[in-house]
Amino acid sequence: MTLNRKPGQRCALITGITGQDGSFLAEFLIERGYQVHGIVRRASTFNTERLDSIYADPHNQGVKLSLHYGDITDGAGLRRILENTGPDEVYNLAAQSHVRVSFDQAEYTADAVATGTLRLLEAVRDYTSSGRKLRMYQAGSSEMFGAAPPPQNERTPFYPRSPYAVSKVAAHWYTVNYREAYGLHLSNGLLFNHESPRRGETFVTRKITRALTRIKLGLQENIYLGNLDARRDWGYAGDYVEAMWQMLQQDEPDDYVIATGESHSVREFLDVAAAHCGIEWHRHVKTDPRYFRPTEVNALRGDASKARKKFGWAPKVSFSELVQMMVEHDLELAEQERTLTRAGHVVQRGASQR
Ligand code: NDP
Ligand code: GDR
Repeated sequence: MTLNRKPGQRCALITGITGQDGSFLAEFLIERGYQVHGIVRRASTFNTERLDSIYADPHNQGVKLSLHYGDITDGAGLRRILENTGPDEVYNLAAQSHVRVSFDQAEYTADAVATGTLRLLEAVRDYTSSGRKLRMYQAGSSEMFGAAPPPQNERTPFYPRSPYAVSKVAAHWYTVNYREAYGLHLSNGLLFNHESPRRGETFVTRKITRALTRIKLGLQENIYLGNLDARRDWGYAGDYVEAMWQMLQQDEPDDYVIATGESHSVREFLDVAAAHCGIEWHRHVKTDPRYFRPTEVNALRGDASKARKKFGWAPKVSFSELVQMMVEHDLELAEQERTLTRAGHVVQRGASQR
């Protein structure tokens, strides 16, 4: 469905809108008066839960968010959506974004992450060839730095350690190449890990906060994890989507690292989360080899001074505040679950690859 645009209203198209970042970005842009279009994969169950608070019935007046079925592996569909929506800004967030899963689904990961970006760039190239203007953000990752020692900045050479990371490196260079070849306003974000209460439950931070809060309330006994020594630079997703937008507001397109500059191990994350829960984690954490990766990224710590200097970006939420926010949210979920369980209801949590 095409929405009516008010005179002067800006329009954004987001791939991966149903993910953690997509939902924060959509909210951020709507607050700034944008009309937002998002690409959603067809699924047999609802996959728009993270958008519930901003999604309104398209039959209502003044709707600011419109969703379109599409897939980053379907180039013809991407072109059609681009033509039909006519965005000023495109944010390419769609990805098979789980690093461990990329070892099991390497070809699909490359198709979605690397070739998917190329499909979108080709569509953008044709869209702009008639003189229409458009700016695009490409969601790059600290995983691209991989084994390169910290601190990592825009000049650090890439050393990817997974099919996911290799695919993101390819997407990065496709984006640089299309910028240089066709003079397009295309920017790469090199974003370090960012989390929130909306983080997918198979990523380690959310897996930990979900499990520890359930353990606290007696709903679960143990949590199975892999490498506790890996170090990550964890920030808050809400802060990071602002940086995506800021990149597209610059006169010149460029590539930017976005990070807090602090790094913590998975073990430290457990320490802080368990302290907020008031439990002792060592008794509950077990090791499961399937959560180890064939090649691991041991230490990430980003240097975001270029983004700070260029457009004043800095993280607002600290590590400890982030963990607390996630624990408080998941404690609420665990309390709801306990209430239902005590009332005799069975609470479904999905098939567990957690
Ligand atoms: P999520 O995994 O939460 O969201 C990924 C999104 O991509 C979902 O909307 C998903 O749809 C969609 N998607 C997956 N496959 C396809 C496909 N074939 N076609 C169309 N859409 C697809 O990731 P995040 O929100 O955390 O991350 C957003 C982007 O930023 C990703 O590209 C990720 O790789 C990258 N990134 C993330 C970081 C982080 O720490 N969060 C750090 C650096 C980079 P569905 O809901 O249907 O699964
Ligand atoms: P990452 O995030 O791989 O950095 O990618 P994830 O939370 O999956 O892993 C972080 C670290 O924790 C270790 N780990 C475990 N990880 C998971 N998922 N499950 C476990 O049980 C577990 N035990 C230990 C991992 O080995 C790893 O070292 C995320 C994704 O959002 C990417 O899309 C994004 O590009 C990068 O962050 C930046």
